[in-house]
Amino acid sequence: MMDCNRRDFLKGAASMMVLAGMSGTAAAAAAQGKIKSGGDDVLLVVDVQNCFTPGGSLAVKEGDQIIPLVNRIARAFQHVVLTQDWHTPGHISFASSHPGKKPFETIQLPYGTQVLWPDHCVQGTSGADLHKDVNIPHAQLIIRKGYRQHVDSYSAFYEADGKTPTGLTGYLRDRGLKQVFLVGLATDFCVAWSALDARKAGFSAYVIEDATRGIDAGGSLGKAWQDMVGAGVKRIKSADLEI
Ligand code: VGL
Ligand code: ZN
Repeated sequence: MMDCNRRDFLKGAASMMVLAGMSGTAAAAAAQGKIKSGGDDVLLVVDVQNCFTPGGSLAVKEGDQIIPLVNRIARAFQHVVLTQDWHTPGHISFASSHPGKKPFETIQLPYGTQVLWPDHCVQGTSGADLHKDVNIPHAQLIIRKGYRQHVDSYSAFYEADGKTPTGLTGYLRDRGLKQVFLVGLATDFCVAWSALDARKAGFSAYVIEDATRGIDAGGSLGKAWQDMVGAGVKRIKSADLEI
């Protein structure tokens, strides 16, 4: 092994894995250190809805640009769960529900500080529909959240009071799914809160950064990454995956 550099070693490792019965692509991916999704992994596709994409009422910059990548990543996952932000008309998170308040201001609610948003993702409206280019026919579950008039829910696991479950933890546990990979909108709100709650519920969590886009209101994007990394969320790129 004196003159065997790392690349040659990895090539050697790959051929050993082929000999050991792994497929050529799986072995090559493993040799490059890429993550190959398995039977206990789930992809959580967060809020890729019309309201959050350009032209929508709470449009995330470049929110539509992630969609082809999200579709491609989803094809590599056996298990996919989608989420939809799904508010009542006059929802408590809407600035329009608080006379004198403007979008992006905050108020105090019994469960903590609430950012006020433009009206968005009202149940049954086209703004709440998944973006038409989302093409993941094998997705197994759609979790709707934020449907209680007086409580917001960024997270796919717990509402903003931090204790009312959406049911996703139980669903994932019942199905033996252990690692949660996250993509979607917005990085610093629904993706981050979902990733943090995934960790709290005992799952591994991976955020695929280039398949997300953020709102970045008042430094929220940097803070979200700090919180996620601090909680053990893994920050990866789609190139780290075998897709
Ligand atoms: C979201 C703000 C308000 C999100 C939802 O999907 O990140 N952000 N509601
Ligand atoms: Zn919302």
